Amino acid sequence: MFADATGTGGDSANDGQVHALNALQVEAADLVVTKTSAVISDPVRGTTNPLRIPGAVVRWTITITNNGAATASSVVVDDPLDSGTTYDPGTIVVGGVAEDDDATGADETDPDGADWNVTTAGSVTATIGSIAGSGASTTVVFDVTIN
Ligand SMILES: [Ca+2]
Ligand SMILES: [Ca+2]
Ligand SMILES: [Ca+2]
Repeated sequence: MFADATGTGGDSANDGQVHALNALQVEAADLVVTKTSAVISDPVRGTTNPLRIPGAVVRWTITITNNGAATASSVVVDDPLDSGTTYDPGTIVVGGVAEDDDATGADETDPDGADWNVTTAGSVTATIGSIAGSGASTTVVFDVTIN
């Protein structure tokens, strides 16, 4: 059972859903969500000391840590893209496993799934099957290009 708060994305309290909403945010008693970014490449320098310029690829990493005692299941992370960026198709990786951009098929519940622009328009949404307690964590990673 969860003790998460009511999210701003329309979810209910205690349903195991948290919304990252583009920022470091703690919305649950047990789940801690952090979000970091790194520039992977830019059109001028390539992968050598790339700069955050138009055309640069930025990799976002959202880390969800379960500090509670119990395993958290069906954790939903919904992350709206920053304005001025474009999602790079086929780049979602959840818990180290590549996910496709649609929301259909057995790959969505095996046990993790994710989509771009399906569950929520303009968002990467990941559903994580379970995160063990006592500090275990998993990650949601995807790339965007700066417009
Ligand atoms: Ca998918
Ligand atoms: Ca799929
Ligand atoms: Ca999957």
